[in-house]
Amino acid sequence: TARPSDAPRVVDPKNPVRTSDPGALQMLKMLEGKNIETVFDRVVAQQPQCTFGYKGVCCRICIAGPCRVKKEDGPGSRGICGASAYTIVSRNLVRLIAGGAASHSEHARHVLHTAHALVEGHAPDYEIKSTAKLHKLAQRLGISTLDREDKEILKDVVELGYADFGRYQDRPLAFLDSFMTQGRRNKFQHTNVMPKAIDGTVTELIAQTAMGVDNDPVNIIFGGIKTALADLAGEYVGTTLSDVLFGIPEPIVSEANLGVIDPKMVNIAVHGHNPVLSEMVVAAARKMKAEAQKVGAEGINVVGICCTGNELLMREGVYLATSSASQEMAIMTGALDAMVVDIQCIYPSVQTAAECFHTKIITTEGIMKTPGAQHLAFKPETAMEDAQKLVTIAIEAYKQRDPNKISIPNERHKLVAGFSIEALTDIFSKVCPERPISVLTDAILSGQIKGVALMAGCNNLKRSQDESHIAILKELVKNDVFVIATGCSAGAFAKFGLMSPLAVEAYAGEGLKSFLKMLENANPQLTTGLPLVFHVGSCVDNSRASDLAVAMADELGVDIPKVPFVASAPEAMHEKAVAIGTWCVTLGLPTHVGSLPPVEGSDLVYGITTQIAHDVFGGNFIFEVDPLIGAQKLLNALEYRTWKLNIHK
Ligand code: CUV
Ligand code: SF4
Repeated sequence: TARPSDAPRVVDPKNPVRTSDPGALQMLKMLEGKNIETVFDRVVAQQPQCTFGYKGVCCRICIAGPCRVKKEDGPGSRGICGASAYTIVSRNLVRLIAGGAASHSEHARHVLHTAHALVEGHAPDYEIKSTAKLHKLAQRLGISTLDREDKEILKDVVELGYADFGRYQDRPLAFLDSFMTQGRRNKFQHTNVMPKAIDGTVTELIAQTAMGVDNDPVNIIFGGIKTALADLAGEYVGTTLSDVLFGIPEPIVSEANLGVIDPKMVNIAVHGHNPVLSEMVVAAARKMKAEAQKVGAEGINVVGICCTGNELLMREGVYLATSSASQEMAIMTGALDAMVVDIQCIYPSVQTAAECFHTKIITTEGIMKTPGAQHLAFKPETAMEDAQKLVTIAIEAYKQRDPNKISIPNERHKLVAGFSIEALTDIFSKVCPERPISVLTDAILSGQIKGVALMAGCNNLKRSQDESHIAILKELVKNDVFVIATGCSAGAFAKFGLMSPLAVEAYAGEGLKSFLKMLENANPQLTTGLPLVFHVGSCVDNSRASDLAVAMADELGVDIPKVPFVASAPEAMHEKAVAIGTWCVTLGLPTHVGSLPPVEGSDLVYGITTQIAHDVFGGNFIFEVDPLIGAQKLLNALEYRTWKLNIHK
């Protein structure tokens, strides 16, 4: 069968426009002739990319290398130590998962640390915002809530969280096990992929794939799967505790794309991932309006980029300025006074870009510094004080603005976000209070809607920015799929105006339209209306998608592999996306990826991820670079599952 790599994958230097985002396109026009470098120039400069690396057959795990698989057989078909293509490809692949799991869990550990500081009385600027979430979480984890103070309950939750991170337990991870179906629990036990510690599993995988250790590709990939499940556990810690500290998202109106940057305001972008920092920046900005007015601005406008943008959009309705591939463009508007960053997905080039303007880049985490940028170590213990310092830097920078350099695209779109699973369940419960999720599953069984799709993941300039996200979304909703979205996929829809109730009329199929209408009619209290696609949060909030799949499985009385639920990351880029995709497959979801991970160098590894995974876990990767074919494959998978459910009814 034809491999996805048969399709053109190298950026055509004659057609170097690698974005379809209307805001970014306007910005690129404005930058013409200005000699300012962006990611769109660098991706062209990288062509042609190395095919050994592309296919995953370059090994640099020890310094006898680099070794490349150059031939089909003989000594040139193996590394110096004798490692075959399947060993090299599988090791490289799972090390991506280790990087992803380490990243998500680093984020989660920070939230956990903040909750711990709160319990110990060292983080006076934070509070338990959602007692409801705390109680729900405690009950899930088997922690008593009877006649206990919230802080006592949270203390136990935090201890369990720390235990999950730390040493190997003689029990499965609490933050994974307690959220799964019984079927998945059994499956993970029987296949020996249930992780017993988040940190320990990541470390074990690095050790397993060191020079001269595991060279059985199946065993290596199972190590990767275990680590992907540790990643999911970290995401559960991150999402649930963020909800406890900052509130469960509820439907909220906002706007997105570069036009949200307001020339009359002090503009601060928060970029990265962690709400522990960005929530405080928002709170500080709300307090400091008068200071901004003293320097001649009308106020302070906090805007989000990437997943920290998604976190703030979901809970505070903060505008989303842009997503990953166009992050430099926010600076190039000339009206961004500061960009406060924490961790992950922050291009090192933002500082280079900022040097052409007055924008201050401020790093806040000990593990994320950038030469030339200012560093302000952010601590939960002194959060508000730190956040006020950050806002002050932006206000000072506002004075240095050069009016001649301001060029803001006039692109901005209204949207509705904030669909935590709690919020969705609440909406469904107005139709059926006893069994809210049956509203969704019944609509699928009756054929009104065709199933649920999670659209997730990054931008990857192997594809034109956002083009694949948009194409697949349009195809899915036209065919009546109920779509939830996270990360930069959600960002794409927001920026294009597709996350608005107005888009329903234009793009949804008749079944989806009538389903959404029925929900709206049952929810007159919902003044926001319902969008075409439901924003469920940042990348760690893919745990919310897992929650929905589990709830649907329980409602249908089956395990997840039978649920008409699929996932797609059309433009996956980060190691985190590889971890997420892998746990989606392990939960039993057909999972489309439109930008290929480096697996094509081994037929065996390719076959394990696309076929054998299905035999074992009921989910599999669908690698397909053509968005319309990818969408069709997702629709086929949904149709097959619904058909099977209906004949077994
Ligand atoms: Ni965490 S991981 S580019 S910001 S979704 Fe966006 Fe989302 Fe990928 Fe990064
Ligand atoms: Fe080469 Fe083996 Fe070292 Fe990899 S581990 S770089 S294949 S010698």
